[in-house]
Amino acid sequence: MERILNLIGGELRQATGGAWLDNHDPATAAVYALIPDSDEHDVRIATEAAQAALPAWRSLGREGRSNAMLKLAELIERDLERFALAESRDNGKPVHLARKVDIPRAVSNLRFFATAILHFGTEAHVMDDVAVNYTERQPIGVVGCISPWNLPLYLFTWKIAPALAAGNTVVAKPSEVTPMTAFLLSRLCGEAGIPPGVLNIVHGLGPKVGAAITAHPSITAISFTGGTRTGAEIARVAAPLFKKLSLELGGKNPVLVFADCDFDDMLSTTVRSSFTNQGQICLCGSRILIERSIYDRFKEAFVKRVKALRVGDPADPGSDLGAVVSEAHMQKVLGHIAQARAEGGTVLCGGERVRLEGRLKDGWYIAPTVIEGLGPACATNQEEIFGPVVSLQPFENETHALQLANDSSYGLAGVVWTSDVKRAHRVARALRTGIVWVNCWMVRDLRTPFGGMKQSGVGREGGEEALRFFTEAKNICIRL
Ligand code: TXE
Repeated sequence: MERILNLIGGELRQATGGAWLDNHDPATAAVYALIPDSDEHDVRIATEAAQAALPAWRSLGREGRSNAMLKLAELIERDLERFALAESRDNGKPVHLARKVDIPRAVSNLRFFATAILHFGTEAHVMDDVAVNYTERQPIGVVGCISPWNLPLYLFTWKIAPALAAGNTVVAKPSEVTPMTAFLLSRLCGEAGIPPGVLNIVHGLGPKVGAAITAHPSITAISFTGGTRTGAEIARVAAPLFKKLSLELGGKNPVLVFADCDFDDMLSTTVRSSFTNQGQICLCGSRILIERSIYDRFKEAFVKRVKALRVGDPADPGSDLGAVVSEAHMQKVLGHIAQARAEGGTVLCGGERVRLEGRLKDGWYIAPTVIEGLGPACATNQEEIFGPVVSLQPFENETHALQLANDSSYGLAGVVWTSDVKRAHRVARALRTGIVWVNCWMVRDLRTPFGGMKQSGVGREGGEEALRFFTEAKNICIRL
């Protein structure tokens, strides 16, 4: 059985305590690899390695760092097929999705920040004849990056790339549920010319490894993506230590469908925004709000399309949905569906576990599920489900649509479907979300700020926001 190893100080090693955790294949439920069950001690030695590597990484300069990161991107691209197969097996997502989205995006993340740092400028403030101020943005030091299981390599690189480009060294923890592609990446670091200790990857459980990274006094910034509850725990521990924090948390994203939209375009995109990656993307639209006059038309057409989606072997190019990530997560999602029924919701399609045949018979599959008949206050419309489940609610007019859309403790993303330009602007401005897509979904420009309001997080990632997060601004004032 394959053993995943930590990357510490340039060496691949098992956890110091010698313990291992099981790594499952969601398609079959079988254990297929072992993960180091690391602890505080492993985090400590990783942090020491990261501290020791700081001077050399900084002295490489922007261009040297950029070259090493570009090389790493090139090596991942060379091995794209291998990475895509590994991501699909580890996570349960269709391999065509990993091939088209996850791995190419990981490559783009590295390339984007490797080149962004070459163009990253800073400000100067001149005080007439008195003095000139200039702001220097220095690397912070050793930073911690903690990433989740839904887009494993995609979100892992989204954090480590700006951190490394800015001149920091990193102690990173991928999700214990999907550690494989971070391990494959760790095996390429030497060949890419990333010096030992610059990127350290410690595998293991959140409450052990993640908590030790959060609490370590020499790790001065934490970039985290994951559940809102975990984010709150990280903030609780990190705040008294005065660490910089970037938290990308959950979402309960509204999709507002106005009667004047391009119906066909809206329909195809809304099927995607509901069920891509089995609905396990923080940006998926899970509350679909439809103008009353087209509610029945939408419902009929949408349910027909959803029923036609194929849940199947992630390795099969014909599968629209693969498996959800873990048995615990499948049970959580099924629990939410049971709750929706108990609240009086009507399940229009799906609503149950799918049992496939042969080697896939124990895999964790859920039929794409559409629910209607529940008001905005119901748990189904308030709690993040993070699976292939959406709810439909009718609205009467624009004011009502916004009221429903903003009635959430989350505020990550919103999608608006309308052909009225004025309305598009009005509604986009009034939505309490960090990201708004009008007549599209998941169109991503890596230069734009990315993040949420309310319980969806603190801070913004992407572009210069990320480079600012991973640097410390210092004002230098010189008397003229
Ligand atoms: O995430 P966790 P879970 C949502 C989604 C999901 C719920 C819980 O609703 O059902 O969160 O998922 C590490 N200190 N999202 O429990 O635990 C953990 O090891 C430091 C939304 O799987 O938040 C992993 O590396 N770190 C989401 C990372 O945190 C800790 C993506 C995320 O795992 C820790 C995933 C601790 N005390 C889930 N405990 C999104 N926004 O995209 C855990 N971790």
